[in-house]
Amino acid sequence: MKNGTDLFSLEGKVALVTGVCYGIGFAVAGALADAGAKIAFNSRHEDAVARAAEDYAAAGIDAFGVVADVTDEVDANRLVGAVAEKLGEIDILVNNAGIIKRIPMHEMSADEFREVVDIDLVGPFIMSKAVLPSMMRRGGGKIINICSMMSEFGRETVSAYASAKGGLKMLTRNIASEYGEYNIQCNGIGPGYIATPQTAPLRERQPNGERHPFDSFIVSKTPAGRWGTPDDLMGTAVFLASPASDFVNGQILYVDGGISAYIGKQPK
Ligand code: NAP
Ligand code: GCO
Repeated sequence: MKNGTDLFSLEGKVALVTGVCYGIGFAVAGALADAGAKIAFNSRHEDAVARAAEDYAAAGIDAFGVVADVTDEVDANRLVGAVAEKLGEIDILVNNAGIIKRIPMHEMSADEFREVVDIDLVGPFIMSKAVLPSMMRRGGGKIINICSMMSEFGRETVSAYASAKGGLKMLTRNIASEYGEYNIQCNGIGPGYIATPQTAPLRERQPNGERHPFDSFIVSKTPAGRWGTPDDLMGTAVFLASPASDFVNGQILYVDGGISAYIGKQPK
């Protein structure tokens, strides 16, 4: 029988969290480090990697940063090789790097649409492909895809993002289906509305000091009555990275304060 207290331990594991420089990824990486994992991260920009390395050090985490673009297969393989050489082969991949463009669809160019899909969907394909052979060879691994409310719902201006994150949900299910027999678990975290730089424009105070209408809308749509914080995702990340989830595969765990369960408040 497994030991309940060890179920969430990541001692001796190597985790690569892509992106990671600002919000969700940093909290997720911190949680995996607290549980015992060695952490690697990447971003496209040298200054962002340097800044993140300082942030990790300030948080007491010894993290290995690499400049690499997740949409480039050569870069992805170089990144995975560099992590293997420095920390050991990757046991846990978190596909966190992502962008959003909020543009009405009839005004969005095909190139803008492609850029979002390239980073948010093709990137996780490329990164997962880069780690799968070693996970298969070593008899297991964990892939966690950072999905979204937009893996389930649509709304104005986010056609590319919703298409990519809906696709990421299906990529998650497919990796689970195709590689489950190698003891590889691929699951998603579907964050609700989380207060990060990515969502800052949706929370900006109005010139008259009132809340942004989207801010009030989200708080009213969330049974918890608040935006999430990156820290709200930490426990789920450790669960999906650890032996506690060894028979959980192809699932998206929505960490959304209840949004996706809620029909909304009836008007007074
Ligand atoms: P963020 O602060 O904007 O960080 C995204 C990271 O991705 C940055 O470090 C960025 O670094 C990196 N990145 C972008 N393109 C890349 C590429 N091609 N190659 C390598 N790195 C790249 O985002 P966040 O708000 O923390 O969100 C993180 C993830 O959670 C995203 O997938 C996002 O879609 C998802 N999410 C966010 C929310 C929310 O409410 N904030 C909710 C649901 C899901 P560089 O620009 O330096 O490369
Ligand atoms: C938006 C938001 C969302 C969130 C998140 C929800 O404009 O609607 O940015 O897409 O970032 O992904 O889970």
